[in-house]
Amino acid sequence: MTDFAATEVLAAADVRTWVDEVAAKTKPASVRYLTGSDAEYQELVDVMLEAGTIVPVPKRPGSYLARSTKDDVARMEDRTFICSEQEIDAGPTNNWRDPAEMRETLDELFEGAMARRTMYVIPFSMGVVGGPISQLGVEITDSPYVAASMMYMTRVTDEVHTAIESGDFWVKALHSIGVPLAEGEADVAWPSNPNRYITQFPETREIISFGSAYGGNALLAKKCFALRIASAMARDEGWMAEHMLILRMRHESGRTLHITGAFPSACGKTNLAMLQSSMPEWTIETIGDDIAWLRPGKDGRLYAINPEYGFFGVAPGTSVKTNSVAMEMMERDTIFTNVALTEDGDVWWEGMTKEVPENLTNWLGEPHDPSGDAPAAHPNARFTVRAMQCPSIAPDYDDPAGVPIDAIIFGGRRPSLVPLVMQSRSWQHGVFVGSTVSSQQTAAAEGPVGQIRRDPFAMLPFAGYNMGDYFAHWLRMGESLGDKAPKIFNVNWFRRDEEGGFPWPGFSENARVLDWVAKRVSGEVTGVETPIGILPAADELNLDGLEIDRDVLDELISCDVEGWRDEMLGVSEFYEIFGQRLPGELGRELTDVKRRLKEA
Ligand code: GTP
Ligand code: SPV
Ligand code: MN
Repeated sequence: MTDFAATEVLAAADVRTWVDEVAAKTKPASVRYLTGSDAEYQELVDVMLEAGTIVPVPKRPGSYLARSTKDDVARMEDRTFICSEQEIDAGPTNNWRDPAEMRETLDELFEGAMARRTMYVIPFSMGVVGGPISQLGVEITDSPYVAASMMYMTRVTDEVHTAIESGDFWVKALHSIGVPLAEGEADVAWPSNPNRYITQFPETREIISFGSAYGGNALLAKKCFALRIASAMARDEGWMAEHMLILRMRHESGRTLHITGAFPSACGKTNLAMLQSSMPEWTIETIGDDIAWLRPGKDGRLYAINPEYGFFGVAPGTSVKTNSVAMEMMERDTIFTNVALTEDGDVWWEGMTKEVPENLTNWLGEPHDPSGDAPAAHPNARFTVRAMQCPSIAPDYDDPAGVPIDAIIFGGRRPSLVPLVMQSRSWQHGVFVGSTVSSQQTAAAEGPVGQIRRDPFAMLPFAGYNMGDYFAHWLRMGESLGDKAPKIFNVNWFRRDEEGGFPWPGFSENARVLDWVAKRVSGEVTGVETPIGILPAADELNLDGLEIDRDVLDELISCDVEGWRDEMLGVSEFYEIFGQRLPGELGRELTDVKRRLKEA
């Protein structure tokens, strides 16, 4: 029988009813309501240590390593479904399932799914409880790894129940790993079910996820709620839910700017958000590294909050050289997933140090073979850590009002063609640029790594409704913001040279690009008009102290007219999939770019 004795929480009546329904169906051994206390976190840790789900990382106090199964390491886009009433409302870029049929399938799968497990009930707030841009949710899960991660990534507090009781809207997020235990059956370290479904019901604002315990598939507050469900809410209510970092640039003169950046998964948001500027006059403060919720404020400007409470960041490539802020942040109280372990009890991943330490244990828990091709850490190995541990976190990062945005930057991994930085000619042209973002696929999702695909607004896997309507929503937002709208830019840190190296050093040197963005926002520099947008004149980029060939730089900030003509053919083809739902404005922007390229 279900045991409610473990809890003293007075859950909101609506939540209790839902929990009872789910418990009756999934038949857990017990139900545990979480309130967000340290003692609860410790309890989850103890459960996971006992089960072998995590092992301690002795060199880092309060830190643990979780090793997943081989097949549960990333988001699964082909198992992710938008279950809108009408297929057209999911649009051409999402997998659609009829909501009634999907519920039937899930109903069967959830029958007895939590047998002999603990069902955790996690009330959470995205943004501070009661903030004007914040939202509430409750996740039910039978995974202690998910529960513990949610305690780092969101604000878990029983204040959520009080707010729900007083009538505040909340999102139901149901998750199971889908591995019920038979009597006497031993558990495994990372239970998961290969029959996976990550489903969103945008009309009823619900999430149901089955089978996977990996981040984006299972921490339902993150991509499922804060992007897929929230984007549908935002469309209906006149705000925006975006796959964006948020940062503040502080100049030694006292001037500050706020910038958001939308880059596809594993394309540099965390790194830019924690940038350690190579230009001494600029300091960067981190506000968010993955998700931004934006709303017009009373003054007509666009304000952004980071709805999250922690970071679920990519480990490989993170080092003292590339991101010392993140390295310091992870010195304690961090959950590592699928990284390697050193002989002396520390974590390691590719790119952390030049030398590969000897006698590593790889992410699968086996001795690492340094002569082989297989990496020691999984390419999508991640760290989970509270935002407040970040040395560069803005002191007011959880100001419920958010920060006024001056500029929006799009970007992706493009080994050629796309320049280092470019400004759009207008908001509408900026929406065109955002809609045409494309990038090499990364290990953040299952699928071929390295292949270039269109990832509009870095939201391809995350828009909870028809992407054509999403473009239209962006255009509408720009109209209502008018001349107070942020300026829109596009960047590319990932150009490659003939040897396969990065001609642009990236990381802290990206401050030079942000500096140009700041100067365009203030009007200090004019840039150069080209058919694709405004590019920096070479002397407008501050390159003091940077060793870069003038020829190399010129190539990074030039418009390759031939190449862009081909690129626009690709855009025409891409736009066709949207049919009637493609806003006319974007068709006109495309025609204009093509005309300018023709005349160039
Ligand atoms: P998600 O959490 O998946 O949404 O990713 P993200 O956009 O936050 O990506 P992140 O900042 O974690 O970067 C992913 C990878 O890109 C890491 O391996 C980084 O080291 C690498 N990277 C980030 N910035 C740069 C850069 O400026 N230049 C180069 N060459 N690599 C970079
Ligand atoms: C991404 O894939 O964009 C991530 C990691 O930020 S996940 O939370 O798994 O979506
Ligand atoms: Mn992301």
